[in-house]
Amino acid sequence: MTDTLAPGKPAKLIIDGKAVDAASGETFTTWNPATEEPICEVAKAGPEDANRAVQAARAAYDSGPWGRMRPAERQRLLWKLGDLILEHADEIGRLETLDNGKPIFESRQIDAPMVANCFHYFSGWATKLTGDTVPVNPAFFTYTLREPLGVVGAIIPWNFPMIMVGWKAAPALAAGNCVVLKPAQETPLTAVRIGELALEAGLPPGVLNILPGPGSSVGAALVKHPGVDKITFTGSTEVGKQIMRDCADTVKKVTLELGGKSPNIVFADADLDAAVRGAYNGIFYGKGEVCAAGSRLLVEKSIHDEFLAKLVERAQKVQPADPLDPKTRLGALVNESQMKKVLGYVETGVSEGATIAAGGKRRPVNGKGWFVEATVLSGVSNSMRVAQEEIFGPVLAVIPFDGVDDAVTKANDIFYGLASGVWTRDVKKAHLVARRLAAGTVWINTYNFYDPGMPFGGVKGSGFGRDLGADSVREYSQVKSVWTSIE
Ligand code: TAP
Repeated sequence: MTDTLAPGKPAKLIIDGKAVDAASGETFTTWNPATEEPICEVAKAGPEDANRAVQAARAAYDSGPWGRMRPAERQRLLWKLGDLILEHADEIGRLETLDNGKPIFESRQIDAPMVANCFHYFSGWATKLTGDTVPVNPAFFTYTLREPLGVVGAIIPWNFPMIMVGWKAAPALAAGNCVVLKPAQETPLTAVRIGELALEAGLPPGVLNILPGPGSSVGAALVKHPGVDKITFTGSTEVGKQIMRDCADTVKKVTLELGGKSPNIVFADADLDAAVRGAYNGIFYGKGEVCAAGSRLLVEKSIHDEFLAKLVERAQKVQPADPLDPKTRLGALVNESQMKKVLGYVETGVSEGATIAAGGKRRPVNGKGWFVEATVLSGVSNSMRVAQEEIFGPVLAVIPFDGVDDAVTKANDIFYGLASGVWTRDVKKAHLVARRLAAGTVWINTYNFYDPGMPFGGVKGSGFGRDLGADSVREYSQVKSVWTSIE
């Protein structure tokens, strides 16, 4: 534990290189969803703090060291931050599990290394953002400069609190921007800790500011602030639409990642055991609180019953358990209202005619916590609410289909378009279906794989713009054209 996150002391905001209280002096409590107990108090940022942080970020960018730093030096500092995150992976993983309820196996073994990997990967981009020389006319020397945007506001959700810091801040910083990041109130702790580690790594004051606090006050203030050049947001569709509207007044760039209801399609010619594992991990990894969760399982009719039986057997073997136990694979949902929302959808599914083939109930651990069983709903048709709406919990809707065209039609018959899965041994079919799916990502014979080098984002109602990969660095930079008369 650090000074900021020491027991008994409220976690602070990170503004201008310092851990500080909120201007209002207010704090809020962050809770452990597995025990229903408070973890600690956290400084509650408001509009005044947003203003302080944006001014600090502007100063670091406009006249301070970050805007003038050699890219190789930026690269070195971001790499160092990646190293520090790895060194503190046990501590950060534990904080994430306490705050979010996800199994320590996920936060320590997968999420923490992924965040470090993001800073390592994107550090390399700092020295590789180049413009072009453009042969327009012999009378001119014409070239482009690829430049940062300035100050980026990042607003992130509670389902992957530390990973989202890496996904948003690493490419933005590598491209030369300064960042003001607002974590979700539900899960502020790992973002604050990474903000501290950034200072330890040597990032200058104001380059990465962290503002835990309510979206409706500090988040909205960030979105409307004229000193912010871009908002990058991951979260719900409703808030995403509001942010887009609020960005219009100051003509800000915006990137939105708004969740999904992703189809995971199993053809009869698939390796069925691998597909069962993929279907299982596709929905139950991260308790199903995953924007890309394969929450609509489309299964070809000829294998439907056999496949469902195997999947149900697997789902019934995995029970919610203490998230701090390294053997646990199903943790607690983030809070009581999310649990109620998820259980409400199970009821809705039944009232629409679906059958609970596995799970379906709350299952406290040691008498406490917002745990829900791994739930499989069968007999679902694609028009039901449980097939169309994002549940954001461990609930899988199983939908039969008949042939390639029916699979693609059902897969695309939805507001969202974030991710999708295809399971088949037929290479030609796999790639033809991948082309026809309206989704930002297609996984073939696998599911839920991510890498900092591979772009991730949605189409249709899932939003626009890309996190990760070279595309994300481009989205945090812009092109300037320079014309020089040489005659
Ligand atoms: P949202 O309300 O969208 O919250 C996402 C982030 O936006 C949080 O940091 C939130 O702050 C902030 N925010 C809220 N209102 C804002 C505003 N007017 N201006 C600026 N920022 C604002 O999501 P949620 O309440 O956490 O979850 C609701 C549902 O969204 C879930 O049930 C799920 O379906 C979906 N969801 C999707 C995703 C992904 S990855 N697509 C992630 C989480 C949730 P505070 O929450 O701190 O107030």
